[in-house]
Amino acid sequence: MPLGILKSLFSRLRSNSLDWDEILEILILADLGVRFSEQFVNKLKQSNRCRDEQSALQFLREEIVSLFYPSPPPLTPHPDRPRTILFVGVNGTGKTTTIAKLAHRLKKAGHSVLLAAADTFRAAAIEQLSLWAEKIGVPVIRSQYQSDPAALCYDAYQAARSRDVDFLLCDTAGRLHTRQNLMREVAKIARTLAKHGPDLPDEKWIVVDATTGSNCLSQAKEFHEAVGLTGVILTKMDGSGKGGAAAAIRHELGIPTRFIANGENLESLHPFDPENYANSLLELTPA
Ligand SMILES: Nc1nc2c(ncn2[C@@H]2O[C@H](COP(=O)(O)OP(=O)(O)O)[C@@H](O)[C@H]2O)c(=O)[nH]1
Ligand SMILES: [Mg+2]
Repeated sequence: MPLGILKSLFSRLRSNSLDWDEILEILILADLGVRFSEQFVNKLKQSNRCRDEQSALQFLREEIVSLFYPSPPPLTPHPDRPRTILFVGVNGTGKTTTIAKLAHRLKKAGHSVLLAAADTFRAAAIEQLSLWAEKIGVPVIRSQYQSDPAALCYDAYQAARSRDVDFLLCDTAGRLHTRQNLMREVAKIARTLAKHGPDLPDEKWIVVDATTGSNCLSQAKEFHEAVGLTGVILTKMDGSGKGGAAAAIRHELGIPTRFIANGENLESLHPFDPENYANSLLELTPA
């Protein structure tokens, strides 16, 4: 649902025909989440920002942008050991592709990277990551199809440490026989990495597909319970979704969005920028 429709709704602000329920519905349909949407509508009702369309839209823009501050610190190498990022998320959201894009980005910035192919549930997933690794020119730790992904990540960390690499990026499966098994498995991978040190893995990022709307929030809740997420990557922003769910996830779970992806090629991963995000969500041109 394009939020651009809000403009025409807000344009009725001067008349007395404003339908608050309609506004609420549009915000929810834009995947901003029920809680954020209700809170915003209540604030708008009580504010003097509902005088006219421009001021109401700006108010919404400010509320969305301010959600994302303070921003997390930029991604830098750890001073003493490999910075380790565990990627989780359901099947098909773009985990493997995102890892390739991030590895490419980090390598271009002069960092060394090691990949761990811990989606051992599908033979094709190991192959897919290995092909990307070859293309980018970074090493990958892999093992047999259906081997233990936690053990693989444990070994990959040891390898990363002995090779003194800056970043270890761990891919994981997005589908197992049951969802409960999947949650148990990602939790076990995180616990196993923590045997190398209590702060490991440094980051646990969920990859969500912007075209799947409010499912992103429910997926984030489920994985957050399992591993305690520290970041979100919003993919497929080149598709029909505008990614309102990033705001809902931040509002309800406090998790920041770290990167957005808008294509299938290696260059299509960009650091998340709250201002650009809000402008594109609201179809506003930059101030
Ligand atoms: N259009 C578009 N496609 C993407 C994006 N990110 C990933 N994909 C595609 O989505 C599909 C699933 O990606 P994959 O990385 O295998 O997902 P995974 O199952 O989470 O590892 C692949 O065809 C990717 O090329 C994106 O930002 N935009
Ligand atoms: Mg994958």
